Amino acid sequence: MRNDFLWGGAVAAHQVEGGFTQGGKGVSIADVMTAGSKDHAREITEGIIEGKFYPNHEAIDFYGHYQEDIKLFAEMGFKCLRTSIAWTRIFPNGDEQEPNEAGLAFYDNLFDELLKYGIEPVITLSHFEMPYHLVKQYGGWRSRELIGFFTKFAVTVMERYKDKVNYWMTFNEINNQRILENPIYSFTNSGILYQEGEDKLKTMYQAAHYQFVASAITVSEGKKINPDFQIGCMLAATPNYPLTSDPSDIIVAQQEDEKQLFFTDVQVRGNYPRWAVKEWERKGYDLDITEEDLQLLKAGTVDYIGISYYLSNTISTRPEAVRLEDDLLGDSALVENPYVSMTEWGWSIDPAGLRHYLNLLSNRYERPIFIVENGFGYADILVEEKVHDVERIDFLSQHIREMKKAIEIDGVEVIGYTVWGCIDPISFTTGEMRKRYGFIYVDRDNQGNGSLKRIKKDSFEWYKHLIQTNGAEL
Ligand code: BGP
Repeated sequence: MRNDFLWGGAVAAHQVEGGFTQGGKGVSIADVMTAGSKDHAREITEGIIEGKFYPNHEAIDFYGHYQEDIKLFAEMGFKCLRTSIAWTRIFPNGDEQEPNEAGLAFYDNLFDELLKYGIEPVITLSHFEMPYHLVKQYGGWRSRELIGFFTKFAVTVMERYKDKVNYWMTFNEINNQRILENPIYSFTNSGILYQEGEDKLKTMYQAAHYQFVASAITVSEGKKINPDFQIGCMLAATPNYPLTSDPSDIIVAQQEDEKQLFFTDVQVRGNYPRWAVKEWERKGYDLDITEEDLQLLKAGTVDYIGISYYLSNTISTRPEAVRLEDDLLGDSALVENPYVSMTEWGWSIDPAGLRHYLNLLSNRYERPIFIVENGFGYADILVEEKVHDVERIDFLSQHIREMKKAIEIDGVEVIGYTVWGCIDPISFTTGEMRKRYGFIYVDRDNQGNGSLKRIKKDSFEWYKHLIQTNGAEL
């Protein structure tokens, strides 16, 4: 393992910060989601969340506890911390002329605190936190105007933190918006709630195009601000396996991978894959894509590929395959893989899939890869101020082992690894506190009760030792 390997942890502003009205923060889409609901998005009135909770607005009050929390990260020896800048702390409505100084100052303090311990901030610009005003006023990423609002936000923060932050990512899990049947993804990625009868796929492609242009401008402008910036994309990397050797299974699985990698193709190569252009022609999609846009995409390709890796999917056209209830992909069936086990939340546990996908991405794109999310959601139990999270240690060890094989045997260039939810965050897809990820337990339950006290789990010492030995002793 290289000596400068970036071991660390990852969180996102909206899942940990809380303080949703503090420091002049505006309302983000994360503040108006209703826990686990598929019909989502409620209006917010006078600062009171109507849905009993999507608890993000209070979360674990990282806003008020960041010094204490960063001290614990430093104790584990973190080389980096991945978090996001809440867009609504900087531009509360998203379309203001001037940024909010209190918001900017908060991240100055946060980054200074990290740098004090030699922890490098790794920053996502958009992690499901778009100002809600942009949804109401402009229809979110349906509108080309969002490109200007987003890049203004991006340039503002890149200018401000140019001496403190080197690693940036534009949009978190940009490919999740392709899951058209579950509004949690279209809403949080794009600020879009589809209308009855709308051609969702067409809308998705248009919104993604505006995000690609915004991402490319961010890369180009970022390089002008500081040529040393490393600016990446971020992909939810989910291998798609064929269930059988039936050629039709092979084809559907391959096509599913291509659809997922559509986003990375554009962000890494700077142009659209041919199959997508064919599809638009076939469907008669007349998308708003200008010549100038295409030039921008070419000029603003990313330096590295950030990925999250949690699970793999298995796909089949075979009638005997056991279909999973939650068929998010719509056009092909997700089926049970007899060779992997599942978490309580139905996520497959597949460490070898990480090696497989690292190889695929590395060979396809020849860019460094940063694993910015991998983690184990588990209903940890606190007994006498202790959490014996052996399952988490086992899960992470297995994944890190596979990552090391990819690096040491297969020659994949991986620059870092950050464990998702290094301090228990609010779960994104369920809105629960019960689905925990951290090395640090936070005393707060699903109803919002608890002292917010931070307690080290057994995995805390395990990860500390792993970082100390640069991954040699798992
Ligand atoms: C990813 C998101 C994260 C995070 C993670 C775990 O999709 O980028 O924000 O939450 O998944 O998901 P969950 O919290 O639903 O278990």
